[in-house]
Amino acid sequence: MSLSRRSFLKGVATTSAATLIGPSLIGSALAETSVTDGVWKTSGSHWGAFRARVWAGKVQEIKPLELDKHPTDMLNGIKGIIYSPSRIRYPMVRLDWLKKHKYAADSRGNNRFVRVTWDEALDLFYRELERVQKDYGPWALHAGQTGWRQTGQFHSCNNHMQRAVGLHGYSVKKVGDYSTGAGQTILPYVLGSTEVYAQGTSWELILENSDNIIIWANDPVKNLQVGWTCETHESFEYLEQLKQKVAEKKINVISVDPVKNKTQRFLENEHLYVNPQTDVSFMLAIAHTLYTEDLHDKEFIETYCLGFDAFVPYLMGETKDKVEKTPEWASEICGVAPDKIRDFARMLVNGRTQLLFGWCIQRQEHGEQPYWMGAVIAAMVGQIGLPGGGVSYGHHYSGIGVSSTGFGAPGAFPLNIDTGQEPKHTNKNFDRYSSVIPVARWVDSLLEPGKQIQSNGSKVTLPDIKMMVFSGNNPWHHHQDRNRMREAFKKLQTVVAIDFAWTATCRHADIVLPACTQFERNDIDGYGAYSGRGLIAMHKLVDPLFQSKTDFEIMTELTKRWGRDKDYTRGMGEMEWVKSLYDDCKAGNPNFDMPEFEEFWEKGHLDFGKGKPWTRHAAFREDPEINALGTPSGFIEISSRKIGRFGYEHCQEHPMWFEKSERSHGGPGSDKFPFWLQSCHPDKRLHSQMCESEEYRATYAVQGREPIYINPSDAKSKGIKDGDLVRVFNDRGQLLAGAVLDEGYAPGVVRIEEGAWYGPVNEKIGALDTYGDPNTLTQDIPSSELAQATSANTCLVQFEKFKGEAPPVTSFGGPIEVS
Ligand SMILES: Nc1nc2c(c(=O)[nH]1)N[C@H]1C(S)=C(S)[C@@H](COP(=O)(O)OP(=O)(O)OC[C@H]3O[C@@H](n4cnc5c(=O)[nH]c(N)nc54)[C@H](O)[C@@H]3O)O[C@H]1N2
Ligand SMILES: Nc1nc2c(c(=O)[nH]1)N[C@H]1C(S)=C(S)[C@@H](COP(=O)(O)OP(=O)(O)OC[C@H]3O[C@@H](n4cnc5c(=O)[nH]c(N)nc54)[C@H](O)[C@@H]3O)O[C@H]1N2
Ligand SMILES: [Mo]
Repeated sequence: MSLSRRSFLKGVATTSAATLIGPSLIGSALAETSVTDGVWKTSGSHWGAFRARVWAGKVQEIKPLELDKHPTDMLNGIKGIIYSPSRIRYPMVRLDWLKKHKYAADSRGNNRFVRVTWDEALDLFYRELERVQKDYGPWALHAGQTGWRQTGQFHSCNNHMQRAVGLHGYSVKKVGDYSTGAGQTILPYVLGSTEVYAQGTSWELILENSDNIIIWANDPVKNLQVGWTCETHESFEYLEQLKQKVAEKKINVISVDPVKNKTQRFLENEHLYVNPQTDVSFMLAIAHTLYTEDLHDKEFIETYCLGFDAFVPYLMGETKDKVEKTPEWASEICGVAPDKIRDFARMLVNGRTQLLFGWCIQRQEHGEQPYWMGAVIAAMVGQIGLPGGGVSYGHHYSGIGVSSTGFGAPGAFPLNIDTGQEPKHTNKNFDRYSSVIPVARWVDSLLEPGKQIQSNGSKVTLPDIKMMVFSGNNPWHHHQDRNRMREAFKKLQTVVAIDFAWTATCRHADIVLPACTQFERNDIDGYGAYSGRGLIAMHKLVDPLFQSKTDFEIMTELTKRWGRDKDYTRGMGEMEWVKSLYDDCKAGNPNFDMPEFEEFWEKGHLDFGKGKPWTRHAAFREDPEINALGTPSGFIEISSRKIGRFGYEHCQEHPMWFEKSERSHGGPGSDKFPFWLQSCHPDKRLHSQMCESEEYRATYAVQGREPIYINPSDAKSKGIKDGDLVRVFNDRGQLLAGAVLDEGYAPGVVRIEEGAWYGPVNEKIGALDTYGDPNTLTQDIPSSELAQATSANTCLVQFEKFKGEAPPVTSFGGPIEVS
């Protein structure tokens, strides 16, 4: 630990912490008190519900709340978020933007900022909102990106920003999200709902009834560490039981994944390796085996499905590419031996089989196809709607699969559209542009305004965006292809970022406003996002640090500038809002025993116990006429006439195998860049959140850089040893990362987890990223004309041992302050 900490500190740029934050504050805050003085306060977070010991105005210690039986290690990173040297201390404005006033977009990213007062900063923000509405119109402002704002229903920061901006004028919004863009678009056509965010069959029933569980592109043990509300890790009880059943050989569990992931290491179950991005070929061959060996459930298909007859000719090579989808055909692509494919198909119909898909597999080019094909296989197996059978797309997320109590969690701070208030500027004329665009296509919009694209059956005209406002999201982590983004950002006149951490988004903004963290405000949130298990009082631990304010206060001050602050606040303060959200929740849950607000607040949390086990799609199975699905026909659509009519090339009337623009293991582009880069979700962060937590980062960083996980034989062929610095590159960009050799990664596969903070050596296009943000390398291409979703995992790279003197990491510690 001390060694890695030392080499970690070596990598940190000298301009960071010390120059920005006086050593007194950081030093004393992090100094552990040996005493147990202070008070314990209850709160919660995406990482878990906890108690914090607060003494002398500082958070000294954090421990999980007793009701969390499986707390995550990430709780140890929380203190480092509050007392990070990357905290934004006061409002700042980009020097060149302020000085030259012709936006000086070319130098955006040079990280030179001037300190201003709150009044100056908010006046500039308001001036820019006015200018854009008057000179252009609602189409020139995009304030619609969302993201993983901290927990707490009242302080839901994106709602605050959007309500405030919405009281000023209309603006461009987004549809879909980065998480499940392709999945949530295709599945309503196939199964009648997004499925990805729907409650799933209860774990109890899966454990009781399943003979086979296929964990497909899925890592629940890693990804259930964080949740959308205050997490209490209820699912882990069931994962432990599953581990037991695997050991006793009572359930056959197979992980289909190019990587031996954390879940598989935990469960010690069987691994089935597939070549990255090739699952659809494997699935088609499974369908081919089931069909040709007459193992498919004809009665189920007859009763509950539509369009099998249009799909079979493709499967048998009679239409489209005229290739029969045999195991021999698939094997060449997916790397699974033909006999193994046949055995796998036969196993699926041997007993009760539950398919559990993760989301990573749809964050790739043609990401709609594996989800559609997953439903087709489940339909052919014929167990959809049976306990422990069928298909799920969400058991790795926020406790899906933990039975629901029926308790309805409290609502959030409302948007102005929810309250029907008219903005100051009532201009709703978006000219010829679309007012809503697919979430991941905003950089396209900057680069090609006016371009028409297809999107889920409609045409979208990309708006000519001049100004963007970001709150509670970090696009300079979440979006793909940094250097393309750098080019695109030259187009923007004004960028406003509201955050508590000095992220790369702040670095590329013009006006930066310091919000406080959730630990510096009072709030309320549910726990058990899908189980409706209970409520947590999120007690403020310490006062806002430096000059930071709650998002609510910031937006109150902003709306004052056009006299709408009373509309914005409804005349209520923080605790009045928190109480009113509680009271509304109490009124909406008459069957639950909820005390008066004051008693709840004092108690810290309410627990409603366990819910009742439930099976997804059981009602449909029982009566497909009365409980019809939300698809156009009401049935499971193996082929979709509606999609067929869209006439798209990359998403046609039934699921198909499409070659990728970049694919490893002999696919396109692999001669030049042979390695597949998967940018999975981090084991020790929530995206980019907590990367700024210094001590915690030191527990996993390698020479102060983000790890790249490599198969030992691949590393050896390049003379790379564990702990070496590696330069990773392709035609889009380059970064430095620290090698971690791991047999769990197949040859040809490397991983850099998303959320690593971008820190280029300078503001030039193509500059080396000093810390290891994988989106320096990813492609910014849509999944298809249907979903237009992010395809981050269609990405090839090359790497080499880094030689010479490594540049210091520039990602952390905030801007260069200029007076
Ligand atoms: N290559 C690659 N890229 C990906 C992914 C991938 O798998 N691979 N995954 C994608 C997915 S699924 C997602 S969901 C996105 C996540 O993308 P984001 O949601 O943008 O990621 P976060 O790092 O959580 O960013 C949240 C930001 O909000 C700030 N914040 C949090 N709470 C508050 C608050 O109360 N007030 C204010 N003002 N700010 C706050 C945090 O400090 C942080 O900077 O990333 C996407 N990007
Ligand atoms: N610790 C932690 N947990 C999180 C998050 C976080 O940031 N940190 N983020 C949350 C959010 S916003 C989201 S969207 C979810 C993301 O949830 P997911 O998108 O499901 O998660 P990932 O970890 O990216 O990938 C899951 C698995 O897919 C495998 N995989 C990738 N590509 C392929 C492929 O082509 N074929 C096959 N068969 N397998 C493949 C990977 O090797 C990995 O084991 O996680 C949530 N949970
Ligand atoms: Mo996500």
